[in-house]
Amino acid sequence: MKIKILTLFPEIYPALHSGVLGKAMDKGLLETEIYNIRDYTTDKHKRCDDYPYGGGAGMVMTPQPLHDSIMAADPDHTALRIYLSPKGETLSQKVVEKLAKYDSLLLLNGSYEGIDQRIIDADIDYELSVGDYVLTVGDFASLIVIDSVARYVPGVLGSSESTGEESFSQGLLEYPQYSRPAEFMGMKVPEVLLNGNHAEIHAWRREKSLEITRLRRPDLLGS
Ligand code: 4G0
Repeated sequence: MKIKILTLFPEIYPALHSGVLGKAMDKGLLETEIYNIRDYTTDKHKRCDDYPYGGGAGMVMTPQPLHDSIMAADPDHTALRIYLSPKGETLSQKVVEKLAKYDSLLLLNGSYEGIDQRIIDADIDYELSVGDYVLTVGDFASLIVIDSVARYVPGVLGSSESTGEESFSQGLLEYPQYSRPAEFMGMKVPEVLLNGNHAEIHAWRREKSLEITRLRRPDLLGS
């Protein structure tokens, strides 16, 4: 999968070269291209923002550098063009799985009070939010989208870390996990996990999943 990132803050993205995503990029499974929106402004002071028509607080990103950087990144409109904003559809595991099917994504990151509406109307396919809160820049939302989607790109996760059994993919929260030692600070690992009876372990985990989901996220059970 190729991900084209349009941003005023390109220095944020080297973090993606760590860990599982870094390995996926080394293997060529995931490719990122960073476009600095400021490189595309024709303004003599390199400005990419201006006051909002009609007044009000804050600044708005102006259309010219946004349009020109989108055209440079995706001239034939082969990517799904996404704008990160608090007004977008809320990201969920379902949305993640849908996005993972695309060969190419473009992520447009706004700052300030957002971008000129005409760019959304003319150039953007899909407005996406990572949750009901406001960030200083869309880039931190983009990092969440990239990480969550990359996990669904075939080959990115090893078989031991696959997406099939985890929270949300089964519609339940996860059961508690334990590792060695069998006793830590006086707290013992539940006996059932030590006995090697896999049917019993499976049943125990399912019960724990249902219990924690009932307690914290009854909405996931439809109640
Ligand atoms: C557009 C996304 C973009 C409008 C971006 C801010 C949160 C999210 C931005 C604004 C973002 C999210 C109106 C402040 C940039 N914050 N929830 N910040 N306004 O996905």
